[in-house]
This record gives sequence, structure tokens and C-alpha cells, in this order.
Amino acid sequence: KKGSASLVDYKTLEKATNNFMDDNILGEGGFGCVYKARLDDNLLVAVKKLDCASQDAVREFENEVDLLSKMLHPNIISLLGCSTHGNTGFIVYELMQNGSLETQLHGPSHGSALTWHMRMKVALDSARGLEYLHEHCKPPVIHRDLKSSNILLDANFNAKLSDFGLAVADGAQKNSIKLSGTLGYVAPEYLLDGKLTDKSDVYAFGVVLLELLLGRRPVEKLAPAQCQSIVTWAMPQLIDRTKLPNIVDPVIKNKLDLKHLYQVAAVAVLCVQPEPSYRP
Ligand code: ACK
Repeated sequence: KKGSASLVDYKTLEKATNNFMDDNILGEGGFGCVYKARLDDNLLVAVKKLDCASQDAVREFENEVDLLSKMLHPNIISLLGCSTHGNTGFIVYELMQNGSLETQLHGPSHGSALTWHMRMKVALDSARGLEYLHEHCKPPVIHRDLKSSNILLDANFNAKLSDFGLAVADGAQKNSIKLSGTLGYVAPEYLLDGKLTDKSDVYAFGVVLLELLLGRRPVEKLAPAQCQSIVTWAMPQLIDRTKLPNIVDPVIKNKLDLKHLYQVAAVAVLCVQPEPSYRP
């Protein structure tokens, strides 16, 4: 961690993960399973485990450790330590007791438990985290995969950005990186031209704002290829609000599900040109 480097002993973590029971699994992260663990000093933490790793997973693991170890901000997940051993490794984070925003908004048990006041606070916290990445990190960091499942909530529902496996800190690399991110959150200019800037994160943040407002996922249960073709085709048209009605015909011809298209349309239109009179 910035100013107080901490290497957690591999044996300690291995022992902790061996003791895991099913209900200690918090979920599946970018490159591995995330567990709840108790360290020797009784501190409860979250541990992401890298197992039988592919090259991509190792790269994401190293990237996450490298970037997070240089960051310190109340709205960025705290890295407590890490450990590697051959092809396995652990990253230890502060435990975020209320899981992700995505689970809070869309999960089976929570429904719409977040009040409007809490949603506003989540929006503000996330914006502060993003501002830190773009304005205060040197060099600036682009998250590249901002979405509700990467916004975590602590015991007091403070929101923190997480999952920096795909993030980039070096502006010079920006255009050579293969297209990645999550459909539904990817900015149109990045999807169409591979143009990546800090505004790509701002676009994704706009989608998260829409989720907070509507309580719905931006694009739901759509095959990636189908989703990509909708987004690629629809986005340029949607930039101009007046062309919105043109969307319907080609979509029917292509037998794509209108419900999904309207979600993409709503996201695009509201993000590109927010409606001042819009009310949740
Ligand atoms: O939505 P969730 O409950 O919150 O499920 C996902 C899953 O692991 C994969 O990311 C949860 N998770 C990730 N990091 C943490 C953390 N530091 N504290 C608590 N839960 C976490 C996340």
C-alpha cells in the first residue's frame, strides 16, 4: 500500500483459503474467485485468488497489484497486501460488507433496498473515485471496466471502485490495447474506433447513473455477439436524438429483441444528452 507496503505471508493466506467453506465465497471476480477470510490478527478481509492462471489472468493480476499499490483514496478499494507462489497468487483487500452495487440493485434478495439518498451518495462516491483516477493519479488512470459490479459498498454503504485488472495508467499505450470492457458500458467511440480516453470511463459512469435511476441493468441477458451488433449499429444513430425512430425498422428486420434495443437506446440518449426534466 502506498507508504506502507505489506506482503501477506503466502502460508497464512493458503491456510485461510483452505479453511474456506462455501458460504465464505463472495463471488467470481475478473480473474479469480473472491473469498471472505480471517487473518491471524482476526481482521476480516476479502481475498481474490488466482488459480491455474491463463496469461491474461496473470497480466490482470499483476496490473491490478501494480496500480492499486500506488493509490490511496477513500473511494478506491484498499489493497492490504498480496502474495504469489508459482502460478497461484492472492490479493488481499479491505472487506466490503455490502458487496457490489450490482448485487444491491439487481440481486435476488435486495431488490431496491437502496434509498434515493443512498443512490445519490453512491453516485457521488463513484464520481470522486473516478476523479481521483483521472485528475490525481500520475500518470492518470483509465479504469476501462467501470460498471455496477465493480463498485463495492462497505458496511456504511460508502462506495469504492474496484477491479483494476484492465485499467491503464500509461496514456501512450491507449490505442494499441485490444478492445475490452463490458458491453452496455462501453463508450460508442471506443467500440467503433478504439478511441480510449478518460471520457470512456465517464460514459460508463453515465450508464451506472442510469442503473441507479432505473434500477435496471443497461443490457440484459443478451449474447455478446448480438449485443455488439446492436450497439455498433445503433450508437451512431443515437447520438442524434432526432434519428431515434429510425431504429425500429432495421431491428425488426434483424429479428432482434426490441426490449434490449430500447435499453441500449435509453442508455445512449440519456448519457449523450441528459434530459433536464427527467425524473426517476
Ligand atoms: O456482488 P458481490 O457480492 O460483490 O460479488 C462480487 C464478487 O466478489 C466478485 O467481484 C465480491 N467482492 C469483490 N471484492 C470484494 C471485497 N473487497 N469485499 C467484499 N466483496 C467483494 C463482489
